[in-house]
Amino acid sequence: FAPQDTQVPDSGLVRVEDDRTGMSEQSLKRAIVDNLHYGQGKDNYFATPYDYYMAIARSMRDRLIKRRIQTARTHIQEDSKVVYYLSAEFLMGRYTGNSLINLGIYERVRKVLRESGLELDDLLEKEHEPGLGNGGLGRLAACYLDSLATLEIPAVGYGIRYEFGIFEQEIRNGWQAERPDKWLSFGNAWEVSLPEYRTEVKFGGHTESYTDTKGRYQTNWIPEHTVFGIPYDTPIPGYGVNTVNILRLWKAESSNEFDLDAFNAGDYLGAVANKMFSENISKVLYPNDDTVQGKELRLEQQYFFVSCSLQDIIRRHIYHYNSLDNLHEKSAIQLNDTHPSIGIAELMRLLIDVHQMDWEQAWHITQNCFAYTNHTLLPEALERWSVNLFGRLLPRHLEIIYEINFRFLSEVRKRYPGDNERIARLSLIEGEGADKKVRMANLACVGSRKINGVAALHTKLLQQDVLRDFYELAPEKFINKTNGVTPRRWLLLGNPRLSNLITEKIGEAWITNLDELRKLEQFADDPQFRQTWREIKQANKQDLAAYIERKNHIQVDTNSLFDVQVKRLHEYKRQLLNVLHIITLYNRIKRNPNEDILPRTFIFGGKAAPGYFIAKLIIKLINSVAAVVNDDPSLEGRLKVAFLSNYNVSMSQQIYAAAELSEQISTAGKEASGTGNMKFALNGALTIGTLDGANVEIREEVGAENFFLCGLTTPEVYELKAKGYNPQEYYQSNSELQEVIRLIACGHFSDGDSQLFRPLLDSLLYNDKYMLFADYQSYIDTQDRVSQAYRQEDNWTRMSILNTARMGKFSSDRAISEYCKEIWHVEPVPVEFKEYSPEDM
Ligand code: B1N
Repeated sequence: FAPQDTQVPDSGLVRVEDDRTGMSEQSLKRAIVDNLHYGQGKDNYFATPYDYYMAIARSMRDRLIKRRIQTARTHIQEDSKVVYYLSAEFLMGRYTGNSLINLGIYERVRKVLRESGLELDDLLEKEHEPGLGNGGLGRLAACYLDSLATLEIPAVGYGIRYEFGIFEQEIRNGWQAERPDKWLSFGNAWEVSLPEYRTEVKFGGHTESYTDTKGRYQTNWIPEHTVFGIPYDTPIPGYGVNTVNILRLWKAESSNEFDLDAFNAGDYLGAVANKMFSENISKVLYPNDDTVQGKELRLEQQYFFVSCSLQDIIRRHIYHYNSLDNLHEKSAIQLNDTHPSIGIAELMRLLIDVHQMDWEQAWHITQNCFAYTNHTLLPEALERWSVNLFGRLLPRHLEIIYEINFRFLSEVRKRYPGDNERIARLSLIEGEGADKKVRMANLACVGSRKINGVAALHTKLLQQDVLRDFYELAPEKFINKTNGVTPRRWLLLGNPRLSNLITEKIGEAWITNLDELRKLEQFADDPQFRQTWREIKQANKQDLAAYIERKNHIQVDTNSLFDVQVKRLHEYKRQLLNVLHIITLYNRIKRNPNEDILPRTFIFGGKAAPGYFIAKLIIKLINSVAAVVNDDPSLEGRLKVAFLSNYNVSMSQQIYAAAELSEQISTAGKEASGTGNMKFALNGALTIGTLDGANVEIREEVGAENFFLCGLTTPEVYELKAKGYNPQEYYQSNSELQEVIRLIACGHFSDGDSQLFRPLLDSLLYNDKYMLFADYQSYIDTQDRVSQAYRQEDNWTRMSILNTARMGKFSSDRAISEYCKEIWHVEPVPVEFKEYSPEDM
């Protein structure tokens, strides 16, 4: 920034703008220079690209903070009901690009920087993405925060400020290796800490009961440890509105730095033990997706952030209303899966033990505050805590849960006298004796006013299967809320070329009303439009190819079909089925070198839970197949396989924009919804998929003729399981499949080692919960149809346009509007933005 650039042209009338809120080019430029100088302590001689990134980020944060303060004031003035979204994970992705987009100044800031020879997009890549989530569940929470703010709904996201987010994945010799994600090591421009709102949380110890002077039965919890939660706020701007909500994440800190008695007694390590216990709590995100580990630290994390959040909600409520009697009228608390469901017992404890409310009133308020979203049917993901562990860590909560259970089961007994099996299934406590467990899903169901699944099929299966007894007991509590994704990040920010074309043709209303995309249908047969549509995909493919070459050292052919499967590695998602297809094509070429095979680039990305051996072995297999395929000159220009290491939100934005075929091939009934499937289709990729999760609804929306369906349906899967799935039946009668399996078995992809992939083959051949062989032929046939369809370029483009045009339903704005009307009963609260004026001071 040369001095002459900062001069305001002489307009005759100069308005003084606050450099921290102004939106003119001049203000923005001054703000960035100021933050570079005084925030980073650099001038343009010393500044690195990272310094510029920080200066841009801080300049945006300043603008959002002003709006945040006005938002908070408005919400208080209007006595607004507030949505509290409790989630152990928020997978936010990079903030800065999103904030530029939502403030509507992306292009302006880009221009300002260009004038000084700086490239905005390159600088934004310096932001270390906050990876405080595993996959779909955490990313859904992030999309929902974006929509809540855009819809002007008062809302707070509550979670944990993990010091280490999801691990960084490296591929070494084809295997996944994990490195810690030190996302905070160079500072975080986006958060503001509020130590004055620190909150105390208790753990362990025992309870004592007594009768107080008014004759009331009271319980006192004498804890073993106490810990402080320090809140860190990040502003969450809506798109094109002044509403700025917050994400409030809690960091655990020691409540007494050193135990002085122990210290003076010479016990130095004992003196710091409490500090270590405390700080461990928010140390690291558990890297499991769709499975849980019953680890004590995980329960500590859950209770820690839930207790901080509920105390925070209560503190603000009392400050405003001076009573808790109307808490449920002014707060809607959403449980993102069972991870925060201990909140039901904690709110009861706070109301009864701390705020002296009687049980009936407290229970009425609690039940009317909470609602619960279930995200999975997989038995390994249902949280059940051993009663022993639970009682040791949270003795008072165990008592409260027993009391809730006692009252609940008395009601159940009245309704179903003598039906002991049903009562046992509904009980919050499972089993007898030493290995009794607390069932968190049952607690969530009993304590919530509404229970929702995340796609139509998933909700139906919850009602018929996993939560059937609760459904029969209270059908009115159950409701479907099909997931959605934010068009701001997943189209406007991630695919600027396509966004510009769309806006050029139909205006920009689609950004906040995604149904507007339907207007693209009229261009689906327009040759010029199709041409432009193709050119954009081609340009995005080139960008991705350049990235792949730079990061993964693989050269891919941008004229080949980009066939993509990116998601967490899990057996039920069946990356292995995709691999079987690749090897099938490989064999066809080897059998007949002249076979006319559609050139494809198979792109994979995704992390495996570090302790999930089979998932890691699948990564090794993908990379082993890639090594053989990519090195074979006879396959050049025909097949390529690329496993992109360290798949995360930022990378996914680029991938969706460049993808042509979206792989959504989970065993029917296993994927609750999926949200990647929506992002692909929104960006014009066609789906090859099973009738699972939201695929069902995507296919309904885009039309069966624009979707490549394969595999068994859920009832067929259930039936097959009931009669006994026998992989041999499929294997013995399928010579192409046999050839594939034999090639893996003989060590063709493992330097002759016939044992390496044995565990995968044993599962496929003898006891495969996910029934890959049952879907193999259908999948291969459908892939052959895909190849034929891709060759009809014009029709493929038409299908691609129609996919984008018909994705309106899958906006998170639609999903959040439904939650607002049918679950939370909250209304938009518009916020007025007042520019800086001296009277404000
Ligand atoms: O939640 C997503 C869905 O779109 C996916 O289909 C579903 O698999 C995913 C324990 C989970 N369900 N359960 C989890 C994550 C972390 C953890 O520790 C379970 N993730 C999902 C959004 O609805």
